[in-house]
Order: sequence, then C-alpha cells, then structure tokens
Amino acid sequence: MRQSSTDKRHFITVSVLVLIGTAVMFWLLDSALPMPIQASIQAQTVDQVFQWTLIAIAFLFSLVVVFMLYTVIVFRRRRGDTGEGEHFEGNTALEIIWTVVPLLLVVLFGYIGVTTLTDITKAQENEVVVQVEGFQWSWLFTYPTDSGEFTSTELVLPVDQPARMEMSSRDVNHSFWIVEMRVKQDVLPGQTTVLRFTPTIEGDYKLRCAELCGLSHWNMLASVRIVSPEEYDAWLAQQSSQAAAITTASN
Ligand SMILES: [Cu+2]
Repeated sequence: MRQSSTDKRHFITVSVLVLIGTAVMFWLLDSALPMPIQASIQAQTVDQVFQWTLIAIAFLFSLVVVFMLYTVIVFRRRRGDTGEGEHFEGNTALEIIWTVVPLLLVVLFGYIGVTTLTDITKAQENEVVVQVEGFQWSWLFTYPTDSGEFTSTELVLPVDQPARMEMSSRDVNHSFWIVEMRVKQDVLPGQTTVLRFTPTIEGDYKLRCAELCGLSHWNMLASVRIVSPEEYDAWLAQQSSQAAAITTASN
C-alpha cells in the first residue's frame, strides 16, 4: 500500500512536470521560429498544422527528457548506498501503450496532412491562371488575355481571387516559393506542375527559388505584387496594349 502510494506520487509529479515542460518547449519553439505574415487563405491552414506539429514535438520531447531527468535525479544512488538496484522484468501493458499511442499519433498526423493538402490544392472557381517559367536564374510569367498573351518579369495578382500557377522549367529543377503565402511547389523541366493560392493581403512580396539550381540560385527572385481587382485590371490592360504595340511595330 505504502509503495503504491509513493508510485502514484511520482507519477503525478512527472505528469505535471511533463505538462509544464510541454508548455515551456512549445513557447520556446514558437518564439524561436517567428513566422512571416499569413498573406493567403492557405497560409492559415498550413500554420494550424504547423502549430499542431510543434505541440506534438514539444510534448514528446518533454515526455522523454522529463522522465529521464526525473529518474536520474530522484532515483540516484545516495551516499553510503552500496546495494543492488531492484530487478525489473518488463511491463507488457506499458510496452503496448508506447507502441499503440505513437502509431495512432502517426496515423492521425498522416490523416491531417492528407486532408489539409487536398483542401489547399483543390481547384477553385474563377482562378487567375498564370504560366510560370523558371530558368537559371530568373522567372517569367505569361498571362493569357483576350487579345493574345503577354509576358512579365513580375507576378501581379488580384487580392481575394484564387490564383493557379502552371509551372515548368527551361533547364533544371527549381521550386516556386512565396513564404507569406506558405506555398511551395517544384518546377520541373518537361512537365507542368500546378500550384494554387488565394492572396488575402495587398502588398509587395518576393518569389524565391527553393531548389538549389546552380551558382546564382540565391538570387533567383521575382517581385510579387498583390493588388486590388481594379488595379489588376488596369495593369492587365496596360500590359496587353503594350504587348500589342510591340507586335505591331515588329510586323
Ligand atoms: Cu533555383
């Protein structure tokens, strides 16, 4: 009776310490990894999954480290203690628990990952479609319009309207990444990959290449402007009339 009540006390103490450790670890991870603003609908979903992952990491870290430190400190050999430690024969219930719980966690996170990815990549109505070409070491955007198409070296998109990037590469593997949108997708030679996001905040952003692609990979940037629908229409009209003028002049 006496022994089991001591065990219970150890268990409660460790549980409380694990919870405190989880909170501290989560706070540390969260403040050590400050995220840029969430500038797309997808960003909110991605960050939510990220938060759940951080909580799981903080808990598992705390579980292992707190148990270990508690055991090392509380059950250490005291001065003058020369006896052998108690002999243990394993614990089947404990082994089943620590096999099944991580398995369920992996399945749960797999499920969250698959459903989230399906959700943020699904086709939307009224998408702005832009052809994206990546090459060493820059980006080119082609906009289809009623009067043909034009190219641009900056990516301009209207706010609050779903955008679909249809991407390919002229040479090696690249990757399309706008951190504020929390989306990233490989851009490959010989095939078209698709990326979707819906910008929610007007402003200037940077598109970066996220796949090491050669000497100037670090400088493979393009400016991204998210503007109001009126501004976007004006920009489209201006760009396509400019393109038309160039075509006429060269004929
Ligand atoms: Cu690159």
